[in-house]
Amino acid sequence: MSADGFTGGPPPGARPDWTIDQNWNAYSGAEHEVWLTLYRRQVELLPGRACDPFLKGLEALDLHRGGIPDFARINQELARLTGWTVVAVPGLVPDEVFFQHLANRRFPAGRFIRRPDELDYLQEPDVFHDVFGHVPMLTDPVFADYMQAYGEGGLRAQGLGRLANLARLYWYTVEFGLLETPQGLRIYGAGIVSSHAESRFALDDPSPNRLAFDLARVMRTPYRIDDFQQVYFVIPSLEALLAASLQDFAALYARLAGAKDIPIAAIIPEDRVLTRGTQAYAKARADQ
Ligand code: HBI
Ligand code: FE
Repeated sequence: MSADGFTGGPPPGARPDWTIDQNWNAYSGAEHEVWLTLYRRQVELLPGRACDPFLKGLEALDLHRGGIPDFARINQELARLTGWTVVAVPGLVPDEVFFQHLANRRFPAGRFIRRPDELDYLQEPDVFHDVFGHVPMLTDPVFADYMQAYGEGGLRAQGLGRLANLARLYWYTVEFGLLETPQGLRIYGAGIVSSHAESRFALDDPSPNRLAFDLARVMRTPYRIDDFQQVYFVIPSLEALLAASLQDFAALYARLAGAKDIPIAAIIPEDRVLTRGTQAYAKARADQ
């Protein structure tokens, strides 16, 4: 069994690269209704919270129309803008497969959508998390380059046994990243922007730390998969994020070899602190 818990090949019905047909016509009215419920909730909340490239992407891909998007439709515009396409997969795919797709500007999106009784939280990324959360940012040329560089870096990291560090980079940028703008902090991370509660928490709540992004720092910081983050990392621009991803990771991994992990809620002297969080939320949850 490989590090990511997958054994063997793709599930029945999936192609060797783990992709499946979206089969958009097979979605039920109820499934489209779940998308619309989630979509309407987010789109009311996000102006003033999501970053401009995200909001522009939402418009460019015409995601505000109808229910679950037909990937074939949005891929025409997405490919024209940045060369990316969305491909349907059954759910999480092995890291190697994931990186291969990203390195080739293909974003693997879960085909399934969550049930009406699990609107607020689900363990595995569904089509709302993937397409509403991740895909609009892929219309931005700089972020599109970053995601491809991430995929290429992932393939290299696997060879160097540094996957855990690289997964942290993904988590604290692509999933839970914040962006500094003249109007204040804005969301670009898919895990935040697709979550009603975390779209508020990440920007407004005094509980989490908000620290300036630093690549080595992020790679030393564990993350939570089961609840709101206890720390968010803030980039000054998407260009800065792309520049960080284009540096020599082998030298970085060498530096990391001797460095210990940093406890998730800790602040270290080198940190540039935007919010010194109270961690009240995490403490309250721990006491339950
Ligand atoms: N597979 N479909 C899918 N979507 C993801 O976001 C994903 C994945 N496999 C692995 C993965 N993400 C993360 O572990 C990456 O950091 C490697
Ligand atoms: Fe995701």
